[in-house]
Amino acid sequence: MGRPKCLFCLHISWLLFQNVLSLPTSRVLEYDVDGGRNLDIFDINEEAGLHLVEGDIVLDEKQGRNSIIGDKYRWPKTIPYYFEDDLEINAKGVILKAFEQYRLKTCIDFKPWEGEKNYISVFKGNGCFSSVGNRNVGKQRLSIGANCDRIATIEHEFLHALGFWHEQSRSDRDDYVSIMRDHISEGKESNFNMYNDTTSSSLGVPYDYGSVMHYSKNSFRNGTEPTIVTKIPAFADVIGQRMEFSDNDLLKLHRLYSCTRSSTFLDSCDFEKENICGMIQGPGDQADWTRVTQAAGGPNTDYTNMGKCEGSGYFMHFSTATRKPGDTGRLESRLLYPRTNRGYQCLQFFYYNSGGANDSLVVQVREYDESNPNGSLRVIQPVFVLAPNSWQLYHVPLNVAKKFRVVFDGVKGTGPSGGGLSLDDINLSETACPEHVWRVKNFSDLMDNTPNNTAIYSPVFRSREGYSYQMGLYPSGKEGYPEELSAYAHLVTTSDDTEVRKWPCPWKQITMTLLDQNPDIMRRMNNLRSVTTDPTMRVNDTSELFFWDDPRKVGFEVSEADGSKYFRGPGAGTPTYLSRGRAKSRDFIKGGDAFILLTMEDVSHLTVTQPIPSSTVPPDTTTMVPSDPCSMITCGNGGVCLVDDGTAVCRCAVGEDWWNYGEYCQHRGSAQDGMTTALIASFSVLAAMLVVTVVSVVCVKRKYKSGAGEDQGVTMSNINATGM
Ligand SMILES: [Ca+2]
Ligand SMILES: [Ca+2]
Ligand SMILES: [Zn+2]
Repeated sequence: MGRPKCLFCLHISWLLFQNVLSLPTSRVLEYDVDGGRNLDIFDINEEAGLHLVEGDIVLDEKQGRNSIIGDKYRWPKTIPYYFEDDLEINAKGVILKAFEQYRLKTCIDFKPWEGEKNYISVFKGNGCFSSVGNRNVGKQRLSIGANCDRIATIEHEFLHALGFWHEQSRSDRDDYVSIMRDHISEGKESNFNMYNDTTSSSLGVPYDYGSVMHYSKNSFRNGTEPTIVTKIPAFADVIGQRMEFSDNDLLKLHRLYSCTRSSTFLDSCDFEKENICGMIQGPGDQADWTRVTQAAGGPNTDYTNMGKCEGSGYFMHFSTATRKPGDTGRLESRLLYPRTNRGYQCLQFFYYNSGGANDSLVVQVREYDESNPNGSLRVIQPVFVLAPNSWQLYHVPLNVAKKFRVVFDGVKGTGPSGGGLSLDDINLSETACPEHVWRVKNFSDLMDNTPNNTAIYSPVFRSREGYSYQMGLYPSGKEGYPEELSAYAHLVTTSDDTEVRKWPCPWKQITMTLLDQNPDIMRRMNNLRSVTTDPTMRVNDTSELFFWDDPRKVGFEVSEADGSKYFRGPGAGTPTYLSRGRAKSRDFIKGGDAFILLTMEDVSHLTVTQPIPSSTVPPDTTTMVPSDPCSMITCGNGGVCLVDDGTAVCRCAVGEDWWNYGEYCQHRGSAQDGMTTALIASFSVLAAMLVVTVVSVVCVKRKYKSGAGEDQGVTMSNINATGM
């Protein structure tokens, strides 16, 4: 087959990004954000010619190799940060996402620097690196350079800053891994040092092959043989994961920082325990929910265990088979307290409807305050059946600011029912709900049967600002990457896109998250990659066209099987989104299906320079009882004080949600501090939850039925349950 001559003109190196624009066999142009390579921290730093301790650790002059990580190296639980101007916009957005994971899963929080003595200054250095612990040097720099803009890389560097060394430098590592000295590149041997137990404490946590702080088997190798061989062979491909914190990473962090609560986690329930997480049968109804392992009419298994464990795997069920129309079964959560003053939460759950066509589930909240000591009900959203007779994932955004319960009303509708309503794997956190969910049905089959270099595409989603976009996924990798999943984000223009929008699309961050379907949101190790639409980026260095321009201009027309047509712009992403081996691990696939969460968020506020505090004295936020609430408040970061409901709040001059991820710019009063202390006692101990041994884990062997029966071919469904 003769190749078109023009293929050559497309193989031009990128002036700006030093990467290569590739023209795949399909008509879609794709841009690999990391040059088509799966770059771990150590690869990036090695290419940058850095010679740091263990690849990415900066030691200061005073710091000997044997320094002890003691109290003086600890940060306060809320760490001030400053984003230096040279940081990439996408990197800033991903750093904020990493902070959100710290807030969800640990007691560590981050806030913009307001003049505190010690703070972390994040910059775009020549690689990804950090010091270990709080060096008490005032401005402590941490580098998130090119290609370091991955959430796990950022979590890793911040774990160094918090006081952690690499997992394989633990004093007991020789019990668990063999270091193959002959395979280490010359001069790189010192990267495999081991610290004795007075330098690096393992905090009583067993050696963790799954740590985000562990090298991969090929780190610093001189050829093709691994440098690290795990004593248990099954872990050979586990080490070096760069998805998320492992359970033991979190446990160690909790022990080092005496964590008792996280900032944004509220509740999680998989109904495996008889106490159903403190949920109650609510008052004022006609029927009850029951805790069962299967229900007449379906489902035959819960969602948590998907039938993997005989005699376990519980869910809550409200049978509508024998009820009268209008009969309600009310299931309420325990009392919950907002932990921040964000005023928003995300409720996530799995729902199965085997009842009648008019049976419904209504999500409500019961809010308590002085005038409503018994709570007052407020309907949030009726949940519509997407597909009866299968477990479906729903996200419902809540907006609660007081003490509350979540209330699930199962309502019997008119018409016959042979089953009922079921709930499982509920999670509630003070985080933003994903905007869109792409359920990839039969994903394990797709991975087995899709040829290499063949993409499947998500439905077209519409962002809040009115941009249409979609994700392209290669279940068997792009050409040259047969062991990987490859993933790209595309802008799209459909015939419905008639409103005038700004082109090229300015500063939207598209995030593609493969959901780890662990029932507990705190234990999920999702795989997340983000790209940001830079309106100045060209299709290539000789082109007048902008990469993120209207797809009608820079894209190709696509015809779907159903006859619909639209324009798909070029994709930005990576051929090494996640290795296929890892995609088959954990709970990325359950019952054969995978879920990909998609969001497109405006990050244009991150193009603005972070204000430098005017004074280096931290503002006193503890003693303020003014008549004019604003009279005694100085809003840092260029903020303006406003009186809102009798309370002083600082608003950021550069936009209402400047630091949308934390709440520091929007309020600087004492109210929050008071609230958080009062609430500590009411919450379960974080550390205890993490060491809970889930009985069912023992029998959870990853066994996925392959191929047999069920739907054929590629089925994609759009589950956008946010509905707002
Ligand atoms: Ca369950
Ligand atoms: Ca009841
Ligand atoms: Zn490191």
